[in-house]
Amino acid sequence: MELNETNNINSSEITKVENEYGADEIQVLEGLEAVRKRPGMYIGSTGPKGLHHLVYEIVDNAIDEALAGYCTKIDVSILPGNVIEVKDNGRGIPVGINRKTGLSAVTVVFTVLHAGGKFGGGGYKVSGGLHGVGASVVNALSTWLEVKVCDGEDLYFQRFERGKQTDDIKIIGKSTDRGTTVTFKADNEIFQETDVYDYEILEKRLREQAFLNAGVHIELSDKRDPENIITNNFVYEGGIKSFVEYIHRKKSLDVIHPSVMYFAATNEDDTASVEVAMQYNDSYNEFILSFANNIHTTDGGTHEEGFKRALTRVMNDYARKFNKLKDTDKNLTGEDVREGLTAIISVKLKEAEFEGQTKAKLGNTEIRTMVDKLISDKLSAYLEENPGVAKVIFEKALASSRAREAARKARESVRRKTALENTKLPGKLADCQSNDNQITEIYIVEGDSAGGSAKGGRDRRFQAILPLWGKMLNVEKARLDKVYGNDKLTPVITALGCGIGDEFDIEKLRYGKVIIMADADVDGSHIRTLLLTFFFRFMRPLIEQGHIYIAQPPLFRITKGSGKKQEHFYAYDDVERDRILASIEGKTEVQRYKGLGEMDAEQLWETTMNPETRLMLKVELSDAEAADETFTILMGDKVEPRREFIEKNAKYVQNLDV
Ligand code: TSJ
Repeated sequence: MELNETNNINSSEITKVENEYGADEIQVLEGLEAVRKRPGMYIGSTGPKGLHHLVYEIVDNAIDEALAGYCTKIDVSILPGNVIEVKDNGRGIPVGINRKTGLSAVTVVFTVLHAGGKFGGGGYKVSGGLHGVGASVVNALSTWLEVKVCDGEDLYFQRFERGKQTDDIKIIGKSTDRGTTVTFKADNEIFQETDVYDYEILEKRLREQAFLNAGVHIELSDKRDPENIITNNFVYEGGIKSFVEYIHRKKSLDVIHPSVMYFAATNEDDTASVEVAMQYNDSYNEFILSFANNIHTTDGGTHEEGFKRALTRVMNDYARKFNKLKDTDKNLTGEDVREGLTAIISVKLKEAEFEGQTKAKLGNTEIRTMVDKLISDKLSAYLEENPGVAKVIFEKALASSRAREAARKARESVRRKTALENTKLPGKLADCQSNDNQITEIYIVEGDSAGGSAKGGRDRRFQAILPLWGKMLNVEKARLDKVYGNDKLTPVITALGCGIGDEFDIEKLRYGKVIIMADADVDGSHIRTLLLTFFFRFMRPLIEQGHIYIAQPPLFRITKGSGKKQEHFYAYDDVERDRILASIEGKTEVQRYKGLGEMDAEQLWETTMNPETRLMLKVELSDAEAADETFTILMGDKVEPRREFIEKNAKYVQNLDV
């Protein structure tokens, strides 16, 4: 097929091609050179995230073809050598030569920045063409990339190396199978950290895409080891409704009403569509995932705001109308009506605006109104038609409301007590001298292991130590009121000073760095998981704003020489240990630290606490999210998923009593 003249492939560049072809070709290549110079600008990072992003960029184009109604199956394979192959059975990228550019659309897609998807006739509908960019970025960042297009007759082929075509597109054979196949190898000059794909990361994302695009069949295969090929197929006719069911099954949560509620609407001119799937479970946590044009909006935005606002209003209106709340009762809060709620909000719109630092927040204001109206109309009707469901949901929201009241009382009684005793801070806390949270740090340490050494080794001018004692709380089963009463977590809350839940105030944070220091064993991993889950659920901004760290004590001490001429080296993993051992001549001795308690104050300072020499991990939201998931599985009351989890993670979790 030939592209029509009215297309708008990056029109400014294209017009120039007509006049001075050579110069513009250089300009095109400079475009891709810019991508290679500052890859972070285009794919976020050159770490593992950026690497996986390449796959999404290509897959997105095939999903567009599916949304346009021309493709039913997408195959994604990881080939030996970490080569990626993405194949669809769509119409095939147009191969015809554009009259203005003299280039095939295929070549343009892979060599002109932001060129893809914008060509082709027909008015814009949200049902297709959401992304259509990024193939050239992937090309620029690949050592080589090959594309095969079949239009049902001829098989076309073109190859590129680091963004530059090695030859013009040409016919290399015949085939009756329509479609596009893109194969590429990420450039390890760019992806220096790693060029190895993580199957589970791709699996998670592709499954998610299959949920978000109901009926699209995506197959993922790991063919790196020909002896052991792994394949997963994702196809969900139920779309985001199936997504909610999947989340409940995976987290082994019990739902409190039988079916997922599903509401959808499209605007008049068909330029925006919104859909919501929701169901309540018997836990106390809300889990809302929102997407705009299939992109996970981790910072929410107008679609989430519209949903939350309408949900709270509909629930209160209903409660008043059917006397579920007494006249003297206060309204249910947003948190009350979202307790135990799992919801997916997915919107697709013509010109999505993404805001914020990470561009993960939807900004289009018309979407707020659209989702609000959808929930107002459809949810209230649903509740009136399903009084049995309405009943259990309201009972849950009311229970939450009462617990919130109890928590407020508990909090006040704690305050009164502390006011009386005039000892605001926990007794176990060894505080630091400074109160400037730009420099202060608090180490949270499991009681018996290293509290003593940490107190002895710290720089008391700016480092505080809080040893933790007491029983592990099952946060999974606890509401706010229980957390206040818990003897393990209360000291953490008081020491940090910034409150929890809706009272949280970052301004009051007493230490700029909150460092979890625990052994590298099962108990240590338990305490880390507990604290991360706790911060995730009740002090999330602390994680979001990068205040939470995990101390990295060394695993080995290597002693060189003997007698008075001893020298010590510390290694944080096996690889480092072997490297150090290889670099030392003569007598060496290796000590493996089983716990922090084996280090004296001096060693602990030197290896783990001294800001000049220590290694620390900054906790990211995704780490805490993972901890939260682990915690749900480990502490929940279902045995089967727990066993599965432990078997799967056997190398990390040993000797765990279940
Ligand atoms: F972007 C890409 F090149 F990397 C890529 C594109 C990768 C993969 C795996 C698939 C695709 C792709 C593109 N699959 N299907 C299409 N379809 C089109 O480009 C296409 C075909 C016909 C028409 C038309 O209007 O006739 C329009 C388009 C956008």
